[in-house]
Amino acid sequence: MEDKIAQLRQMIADSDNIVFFGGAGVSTESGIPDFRSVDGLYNQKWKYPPETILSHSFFERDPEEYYRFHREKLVVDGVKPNRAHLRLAQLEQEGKLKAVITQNIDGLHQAAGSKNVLELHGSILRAYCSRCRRPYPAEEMNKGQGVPRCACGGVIRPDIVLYEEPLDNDIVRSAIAYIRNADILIIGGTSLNVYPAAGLINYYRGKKLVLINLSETPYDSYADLIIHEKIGEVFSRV
Ligand code: CNA
Repeated sequence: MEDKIAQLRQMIADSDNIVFFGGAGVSTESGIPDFRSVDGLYNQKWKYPPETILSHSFFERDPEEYYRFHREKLVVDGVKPNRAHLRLAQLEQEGKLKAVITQNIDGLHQAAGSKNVLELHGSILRAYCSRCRRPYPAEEMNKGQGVPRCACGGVIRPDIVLYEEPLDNDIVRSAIAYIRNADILIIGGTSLNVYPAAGLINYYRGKKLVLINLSETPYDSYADLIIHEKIGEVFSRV
């Protein structure tokens, strides 16, 4: 572990074109459960699996149940950025990190001070009407009761990408450009199981692919440096 941390520290010191690609594991140390860890949302008792509840067709069919899950599981009170979010923001400020590309919807990278954050799956801190697309503050959606409605009668929905929905083209294009041009690509806290997001890392052409994840991923064999440790712990030391 010591060797690997030292190696990563040196790589970061030598580069000014780092790109970070992350997922739910980046926020578990802030107290937000991920999907696939043993205590993640997939292993908790719920009427339907998260992938079903968080799908476009389910939202249309049963917004009531969607919002029960949303408020109980996606919205976690009082969360703060952890050492991974904070160090990444600092690396951006130092001119070393070009972009954070995240699958997370919790807004914690921005809360830590990161400016260039590409949210592949949107954010629960934004809401809009699914009928007329008028934007709404996220407060009622995240903290209220029942199904929030727009003045036009439409259902207010979170500005997140539900399963069955496409990613935003501009964000994907931008993410690909950053990954393709990156000197170092650090991937962290993601099972790399959710597509098309996970597939974006295939655009990396360099020879400094770093993978920081508690469990193994399908991409472990492609990494030049693998650290199976807590990501907050790792970033506090580099
Ligand atoms: P995932 O499939 O749940 O995988 C998370 C990965 O992180 C697992 O492989 C864990 O082993 C690993 N992990 C957990 N904690 C740590 C840690 N402290 N340090 C290092 N590794 C850790 O999540 P993905 O992001 O890969 O899946 C994509 C989904 C999950 C996206 O659509 C997200 O929107 C969605 N999600 C987001 C949040 C959030 O915004 N915080 C929370 C839960 C799910």
